[in-house]
Amino acid sequence: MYSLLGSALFVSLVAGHGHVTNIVINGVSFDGWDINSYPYTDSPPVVVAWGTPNTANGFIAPDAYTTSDIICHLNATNAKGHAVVAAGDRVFIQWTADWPESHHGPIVDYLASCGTSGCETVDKTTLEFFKIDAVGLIDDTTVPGTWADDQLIAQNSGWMVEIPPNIAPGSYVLRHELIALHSAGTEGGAQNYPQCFNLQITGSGSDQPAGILATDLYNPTDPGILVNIYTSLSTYTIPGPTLYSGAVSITQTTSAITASGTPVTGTGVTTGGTTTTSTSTSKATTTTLVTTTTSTTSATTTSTTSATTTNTTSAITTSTTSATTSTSSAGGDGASQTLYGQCGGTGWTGATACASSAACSSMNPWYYQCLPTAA
Ligand SMILES: [Cu+2]
Repeated sequence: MYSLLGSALFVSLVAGHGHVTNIVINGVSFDGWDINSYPYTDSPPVVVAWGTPNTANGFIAPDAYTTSDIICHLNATNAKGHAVVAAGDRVFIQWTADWPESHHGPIVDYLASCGTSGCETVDKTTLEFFKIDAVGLIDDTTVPGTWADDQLIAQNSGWMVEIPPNIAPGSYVLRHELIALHSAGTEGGAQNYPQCFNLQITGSGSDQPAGILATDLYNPTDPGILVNIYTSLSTYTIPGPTLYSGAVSITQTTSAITASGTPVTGTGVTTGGTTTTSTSTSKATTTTLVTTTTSTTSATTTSTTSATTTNTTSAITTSTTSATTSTSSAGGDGASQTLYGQCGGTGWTGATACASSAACSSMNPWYYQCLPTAA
């Protein structure tokens, strides 16, 4: 009886953290690393997510910032497969349901090139990460404020990130990270939740931004790491290196799942990034995984959905942004909402345009807010 209660309590405590269950690229869902089963088998399925024996569903603490655990979580091992994504497309990263509301903090995303040998075999300690997305404190009107993770919660505990359109094609590790600051007022109290995925990025871009080792990303006393969020903050400095200049700031949305994807295996590195390449690499997958049908289906769905989703989503973002720009350049006639002000939602009758450098973003159906368009 007591042990039953004890284990129930333990489960509810660890359930307070989270991890990524799957990622969705143009409607195609790729499984993440299932911490509840994969660590207990010698032959876990091939997935695009890096493996970890993180069975406690925990985090990496600041005292481990200089260890390899900060790279891709606790004792992480290379993902055995990867997903193909075009530069300029978006990846929806689905966390376990109900990211804890108390775990306020920033969300950051990085890429690191794996070079010509591919990400399945790269030595993680050599990866050099550059930041492609960073959202921190959105509004501090009511302490402890509205944070990136509140946007994540509003999107069904998921986060959308755009692969920068000008990134050179190749193999990359996507390092996605939530940093929970609910205990960060004391040194060592921040909680980092890095999650890594292997991507083969296609396209015709040429940017190869310089990156830094993950062990150099953060310091326990960084202003964005050692911070008391229960006091009013005039500014919040998102930790880590400067955002890559080609990064694209987007309005958060969810992504419907239309098919399940089969990870691609093998080096599959290409500088051309053509459909032909990814299709032929997919065939290698069938030797590892069960059915040919699945990989064919997912390849088809990927390209079909790709065009639709990308066009729709980017059209929305572009029109929002350009509406903003034209309104504000019209000369500030008082019809624009200020940064972080409300700009829409059910029942809203005020200004729906935002001041310059801001775009109206839907936080939920009842509240739209003017958010910065660039960091
Ligand atoms: Cu937690």
